[in-house]
Amino acid sequence: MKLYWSDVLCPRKVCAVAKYLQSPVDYAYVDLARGEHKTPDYLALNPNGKVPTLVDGARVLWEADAITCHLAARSDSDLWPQDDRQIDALRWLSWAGQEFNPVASQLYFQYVIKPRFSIGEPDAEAAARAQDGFRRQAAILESHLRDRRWLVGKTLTVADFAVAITLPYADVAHIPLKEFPAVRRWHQTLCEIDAWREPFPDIAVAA
Ligand SMILES: N[C@@H](CCC(=O)N[C@@H](CS)C(=O)NCC(=O)O)C(=O)O
Repeated sequence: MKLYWSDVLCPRKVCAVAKYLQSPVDYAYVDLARGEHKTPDYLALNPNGKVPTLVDGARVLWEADAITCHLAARSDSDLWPQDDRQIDALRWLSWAGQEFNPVASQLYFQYVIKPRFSIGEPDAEAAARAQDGFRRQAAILESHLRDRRWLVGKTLTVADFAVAITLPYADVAHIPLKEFPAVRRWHQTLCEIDAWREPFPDIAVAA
């Protein structure tokens, strides 16, 4: 398998899952600053012109959550549960994609991506709106996690990785994580996992 990645948000969870599962992937670094995700060769794999993309034999997969589920299923791992928990995992994947990450990643965009790619100053009004949105959504997460270690059942799933993608950047992205003790505790537990703390391969060794 070949995984096209970059050291940004969406590929982060895929790299974390691949490392966690020790999936047999060759890593191909995509340099976004040089527009490598918009070249004809890359667009032929992923017409969205975004990272990540996984090539597994004849199968080409884009969308980070599909890739994490594929890697887990390929390893027969409970990260993507095959029983009744699967619907709950899907619920949290959808919630992350539609509700939580749009507001959290707006803050990541304002405070991490803009300075990194020199695309302007953070927009304080947009950031304040995103912080309000984050607080509304994080309250739902807080209440769910108050008496739970993981989002689904009693074990780690792809849903934990998907919901948490912005949280490693909480301080630099001005994400008000500190106001949500159960979410913070859950994320600290995730941070005990090497693959979550250090998900990215060495750029120098990636082809
Ligand atoms: N829905 C896609 C989103 C992928 C995505 O937005 N990737 C970003 C990095 S986090 C990207 O490649 N941005 C480059 C661009 O839009 O030009 C997924 O989950 O894989």
